[in-house]
This record gives sequence, structure tokens and C-alpha cells, in this order.
Amino acid sequence: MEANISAGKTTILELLAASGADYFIETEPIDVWQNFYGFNVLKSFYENPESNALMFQSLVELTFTKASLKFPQDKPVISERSFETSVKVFMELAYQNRYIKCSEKFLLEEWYEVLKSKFHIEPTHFIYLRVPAEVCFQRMKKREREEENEVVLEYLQKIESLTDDWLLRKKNVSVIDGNRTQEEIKSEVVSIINQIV
Ligand code: DCP
Repeated sequence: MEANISAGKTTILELLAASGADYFIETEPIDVWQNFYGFNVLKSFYENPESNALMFQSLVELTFTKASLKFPQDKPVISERSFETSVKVFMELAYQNRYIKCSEKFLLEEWYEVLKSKFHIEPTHFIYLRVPAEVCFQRMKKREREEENEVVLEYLQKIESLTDDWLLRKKNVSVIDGNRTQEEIKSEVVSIINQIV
């Protein structure tokens, strides 16, 4: 499941989990990103992205790969974001914003290619919960995650634009209008999963 920051992915995944359906649901390990051997890598990234973007995206790659090792083979796996999001959206943005060098981008992309050939990190289908950046920005301000205090609207608009460029041209994508109610979104997600399964 893909969406901008603060779009509400976690809430929808929690609703799906509570529905009792037999899915394996993988939410992002933000707690690990906030406490990696005592280091808040997410915070370091936002505080000083030029120095810490490579470290943070490497950690994201590691956690996605480790998570994929636990994916079951006998039921649908619904994952909050994917390894590919990091490559196509966050690393690309880090590069465009000059947080990482071209060589560092190539390094992370090469790791992605190697890991992709060995582990189940490629989604079969993407569900894109499309919520306007302006709405996400309001929600982000309201939820007050400490690390994201300094994130500006323009950053979310760039994420939206990169995500649109990446996902809207793919064939294996279902786009959901994120302005709908949570229950409506959940029902649509269930129906998409049922069609695929
Ligand atoms: N992040 C990042 N690079 C990635 C993945 C995530 O910089 N490859 C950052 C963006 C956010 C934080 O990590 O600051 C959490 O990301 P999400 O947008 O995935 O999670 P949210 O909790 O914001 O999602 P939602 O509110 O939709 O549940």
C-alpha cells in the first residue's frame, strides 16, 4: 500500500487487521528507524539530510528486506510501502534535493537489484491511496510526530509528484481516492485484494 506521508496507510491497515481477514499485514517499522541501537535515524535524517539520507535509506532497505524474510507463502501479504518506493520516490527525491550523491543513488539502486533477485520484495500489485499533499500536510501537522516538525508542504508535493510519475503509469496499480471515508477505503482495499487473490 502506497501513499504520501500521513495519508492514513496505517489506519487502513489496522482496520484490515481488525476485520479478521486472513492476511499477513506488514506495517513500517518506524520504531526501529527511531531506535536503531539507540540512534534515532529518522530524526537524524530530517535534522541533517545531507549527512544522514544515505544512512536512513540504507536502514529502510535493510528493514524491508528483513521483513520480507518473514512473509508467508500461503496468504496475501499486505505491506505498508515497498522497497521500490524507497528507490523510486525517497531516494530519487534525496538525490534531486542533493541529500545524496549520484554514486550513492547508484549504490542503493544496485543493492535493490541484488536483493530483488533473492528475496520476495517486489509487490505483485500496488494499492495507491491517493490523498492530496495539502491534506497530508494538515494531518502531519496535527499528528505532531516529533521527527517531522520541519517537513514543509513542498516536500510532500514532491513526494506526490514522484509517486504519481512512478505509479500512475504502471499496469498493476489500483488507485483509491483517499478523500473517501476510512470504511469505504477499507472495503475497496478488500475488494481489490479479493480480485487479485
Ligand atoms: N520515509 C522516508 N523514506 C522511506 C520511507 C519512509 O523518508 N523510504 C519517512 C517518511 C516519514 C516516515 O518515514 O517521515 C514514515 O513514513 P510513512 O509516510 O510511510 O508513514 P506514515 O506514518 O506517515 O504513514 P501514514 O500516516 O499514511 O500511516
